[in-house]
Amino acid sequence: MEPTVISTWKHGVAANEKAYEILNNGGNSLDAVEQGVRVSEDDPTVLSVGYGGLPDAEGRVTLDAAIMDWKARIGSVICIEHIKNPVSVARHVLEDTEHTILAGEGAYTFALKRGFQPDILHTETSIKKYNEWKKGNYGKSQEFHTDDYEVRTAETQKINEDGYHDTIGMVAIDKDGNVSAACTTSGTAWKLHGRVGDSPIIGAGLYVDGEIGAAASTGRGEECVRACGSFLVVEMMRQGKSPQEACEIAAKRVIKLNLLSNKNRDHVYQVGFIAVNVKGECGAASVREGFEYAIYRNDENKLIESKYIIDEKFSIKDL
Ligand code: SD4
Repeated sequence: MEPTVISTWKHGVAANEKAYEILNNGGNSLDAVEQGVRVSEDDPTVLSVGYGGLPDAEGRVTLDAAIMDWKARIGSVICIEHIKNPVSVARHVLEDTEHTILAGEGAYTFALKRGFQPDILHTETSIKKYNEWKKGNYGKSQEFHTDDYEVRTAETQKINEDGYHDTIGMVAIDKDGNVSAACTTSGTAWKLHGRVGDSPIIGAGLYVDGEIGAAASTGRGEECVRACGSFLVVEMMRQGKSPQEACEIAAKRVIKLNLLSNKNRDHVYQVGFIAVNVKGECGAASVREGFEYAIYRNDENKLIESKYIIDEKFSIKDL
């Protein structure tokens, strides 16, 4: 099998380099996705993952991460603080415990026991941005409650470039045809303290079935959770859809459930999916324009604009 790795957003290019190096040296997809997304966790210029991730409304950096392999082995940490590489804590949950998810203080204590060092995750930039936000919006944390239904394509660039939401999700297939996925994020900037998105939720932020394929998501987690997005992508592939078709179905489902739920109806959210099946076929789709993903295969690492659902011709009737 030709090893392949796909990850979300442009920081996925650097993450792919690391993951592909592992795959190319005969390593397995689980090691590849863990080591790959750590590149973004370590990079202070990525403002929504790991070190340098933007804080919540209380100024606290709380991180979510999860990892899953082809044998349905799962590890997840939710709302962990002071630890730079939550995906590796999640890997320890997967390897060393009978549990699947650890949260908050318990996840942190577990990490220390496994030899992780506490770190200060704030950077000069993240503190500056937090102070700017606080000055303008004191006491108003990010809750996403509006009722002004409107499809605003002109806002597209802003949605994707504000740096406030760009989880890294990664899926990979190794030379043995084994698939894995990982996801790691600091979540939405200025979120309510304790808020959790899709990234550490198995089935939402990522999902893997060793007989079918792997999927991961990015974007506004509230919307993806509602759709069990990554599970849906994998189940669609099980029903014979290509990874591309499966990602498009999941993006449409996200839009439909957003409308139905009557919550977060500002419609300026983004959600994107990436997927690979066990044949090594790949796909990606997003709710709206602007989602990019990086794909590394056949010794070439490329950044690609995803297909998207809400364009000028989009009609709610098509959902
Ligand atoms: C989350 N999907 O916590 C993550 C991060 C993100 O918009 O991309 N937020 O919802």
